[in-house]
Amino acid sequence: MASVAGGTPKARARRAPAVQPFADVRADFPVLQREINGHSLVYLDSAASAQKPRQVIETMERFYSYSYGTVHRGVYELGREATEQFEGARERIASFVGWDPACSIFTRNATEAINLVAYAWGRDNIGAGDEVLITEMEHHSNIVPWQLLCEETGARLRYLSVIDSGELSLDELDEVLAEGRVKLVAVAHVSNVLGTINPVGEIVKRARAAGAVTLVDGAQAVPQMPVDLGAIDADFYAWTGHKALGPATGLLHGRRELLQEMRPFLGGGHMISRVERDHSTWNELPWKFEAGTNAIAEAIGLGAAIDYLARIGMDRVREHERELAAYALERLPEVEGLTLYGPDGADGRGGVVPFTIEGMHPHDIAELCDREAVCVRAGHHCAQPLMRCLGVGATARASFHVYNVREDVDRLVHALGAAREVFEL
Ligand code: C6P
Repeated sequence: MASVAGGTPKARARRAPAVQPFADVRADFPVLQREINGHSLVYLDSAASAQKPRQVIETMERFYSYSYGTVHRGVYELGREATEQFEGARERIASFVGWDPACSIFTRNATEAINLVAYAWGRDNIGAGDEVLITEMEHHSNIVPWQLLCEETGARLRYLSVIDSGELSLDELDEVLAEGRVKLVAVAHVSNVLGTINPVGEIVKRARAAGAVTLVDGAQAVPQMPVDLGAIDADFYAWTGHKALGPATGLLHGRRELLQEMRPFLGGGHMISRVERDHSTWNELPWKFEAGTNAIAEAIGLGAAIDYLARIGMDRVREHERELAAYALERLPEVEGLTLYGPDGADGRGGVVPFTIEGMHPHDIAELCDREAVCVRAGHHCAQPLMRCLGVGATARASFHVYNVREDVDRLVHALGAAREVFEL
């Protein structure tokens, strides 16, 4: 069983934080003041959804309290203010990832962004005999929409394998592309389970050379590392705001020519230019893909979250996540019977560390950690095909954000030791 409290002076020194680059930001997150079961909160589930700084909460409260109005409709002052704040948020979010605001569409979440492409692009561009290429490390959001599309069109869904190192093989990608049937390559930028950072720029380049369109699922990337969409150059890039310290709203960034050619995803108000009795014409980008009333406060809240992250600097955020993942990879093996998954070392992975402990179900691990107010996620993480590749039904997973410190990892290791004692392991 892991030695969790006390220990040698050397071990204590190792546990003490070497640097605390973000100790100052912790005060911005009201939830961290909470105690649960008599313990201060340790939140290690940011890959599922991140906590919100008061700057985001206050921006949304201010908007709802004093500026609320619907966008693009009201000619009155409140409507103008709401529209300015909403479109201002879009501009700052687009510039944060280096893309054109007119080609940056607000969606409900990453899932809806990917479905938008599967329906509005996929139905007209994928047919029988074509192939859609995804990978074994995809989240269900980047699997199921393509299964539905392939079932409907008679296309074939293929998977690139995850090799032992937890990475994708570019040689295998080349081999599949060389067969000449792949019309779309859809791949996660960062795996939500393994943390693997995929070489998406290179994947896009090779896919394009083979005549395939590309979609990158950036749900786990934009929240924790610098992302330059111009450099990646994918045709579509989807992500979700609630993992990036913002509220639940998503983004789809798309190549202008493709978005212009595509049919709309949902029909209704706001997405039209003119409606006749039996046909309609479409609004300009990006509104062609934003039917109905937007999640206005959420978009404005995400703008505040992006401002917050930009003030810290995404290079620093990435370095912080890398450092915490490295510390977790160093300390977790102290827990007897623990198996880690994902790439060796922290350089090629985001702030995500999945693990299992022999003799304990991951749900028991998470529940016993909760007794010490340590929040980790357990389950298949919406990646069941990947779980099968790993030969497990589920894992526990710790994930980090700017508010985490090395002591949080120490608390996790302590909670896991206590959990093993409960199981008398
Ligand atoms: N992953 C996790 O705990 P939505 O729900 O649409 O905001 O995000 C979906 C999604 C898509 N792609 C990846 C790579 C993701 O990680 C997620 C969400 C959460 O890992 C919930 S299952």
